[in-house]
Amino acid sequence: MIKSMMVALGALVIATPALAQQNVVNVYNWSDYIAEDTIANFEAETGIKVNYDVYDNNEIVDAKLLAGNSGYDIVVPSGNFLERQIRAGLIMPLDKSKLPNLVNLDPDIMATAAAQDPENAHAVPYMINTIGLGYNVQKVEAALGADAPIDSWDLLFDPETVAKLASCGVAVLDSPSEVMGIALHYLGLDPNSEATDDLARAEELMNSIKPSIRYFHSSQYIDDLGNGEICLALGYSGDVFIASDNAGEGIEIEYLIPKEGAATLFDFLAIPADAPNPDNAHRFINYILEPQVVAAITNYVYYANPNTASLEFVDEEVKSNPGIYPPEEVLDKAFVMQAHTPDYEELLTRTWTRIKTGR
Ligand code: N2P
Repeated sequence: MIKSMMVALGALVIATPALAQQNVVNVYNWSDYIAEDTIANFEAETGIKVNYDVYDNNEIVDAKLLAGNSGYDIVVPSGNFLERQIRAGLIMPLDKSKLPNLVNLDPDIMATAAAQDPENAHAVPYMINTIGLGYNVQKVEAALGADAPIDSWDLLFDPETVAKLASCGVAVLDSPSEVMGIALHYLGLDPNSEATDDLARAEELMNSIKPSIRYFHSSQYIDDLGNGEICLALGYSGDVFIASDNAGEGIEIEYLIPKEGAATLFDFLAIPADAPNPDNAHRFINYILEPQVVAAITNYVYYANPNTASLEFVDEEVKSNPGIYPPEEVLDKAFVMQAHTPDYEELLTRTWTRIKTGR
């Protein structure tokens, strides 16, 4: 009897660490997209250990979800990618009974988000961003003249203008869907067009500015704008504000939403269909939906969030910054990227490789 109890106890001792190991949530989020203490606070409150990985472009997450068994419990795709991932059965429907904090979200924003996530059934909008231009005020003025109109996509897409900035450094996101959508918009074409003629024109436009582009990368520009290595970046709103915050002595970085209109994006918290820990994933999402938790993230990474109840905790200078919470007239001119068909996505990837490598 005593012996069998000892054996049972022994089994328990061995079983405990294995059980503890299961109390995890595997989160895959964009780099620079959470506050410094969000994860530690969640772990302290719930006892759930967070394994946290980062990426800086939608295509990477998309490929992992398509391949299956990513091991992730939370991913944060932008709406245009999410839309296709839902259709492909790659995202688990939410169990809203486990998300009481959903009441904190702005109903208008939820209605907009439903265009990409029908009935808000599969995902929760996390942050809202625009894609615009980050620039070094002194260097751009020195290159273009103090009274140059710094308000347009011409800064990047007009070959003669961008050529004047080439020597102080120009960076572009390594994101085919987003950059080509913006290029189409600049040409006066539908940013969501899948016509091959339109894509050919956008490719031509990219090739015309390519000699002035120092590199394509989706996060390196944050440091490089701040330390003066580059003077112009096609980048995400909050990332440019982070660069501005971290900028070295005497370096002034501004964010521009060009007058022709910028792309607006929602990034969503979503649970992969094959997530190993869906309960913990729901707890993580519900935690992020706490007004003070998400306000702290907005205050740290400078992206607007859709949580109405969080607004009272968002810093005044963040809330009133039109680059972070864009006013109505800017939103009116903004455009939203839609999901591409898998065939077009493939064509886009090939086109993008050609633009980047010249082959
Ligand atoms: C965070 C970039 C997130 C915005 N660094 C991308 N949609």
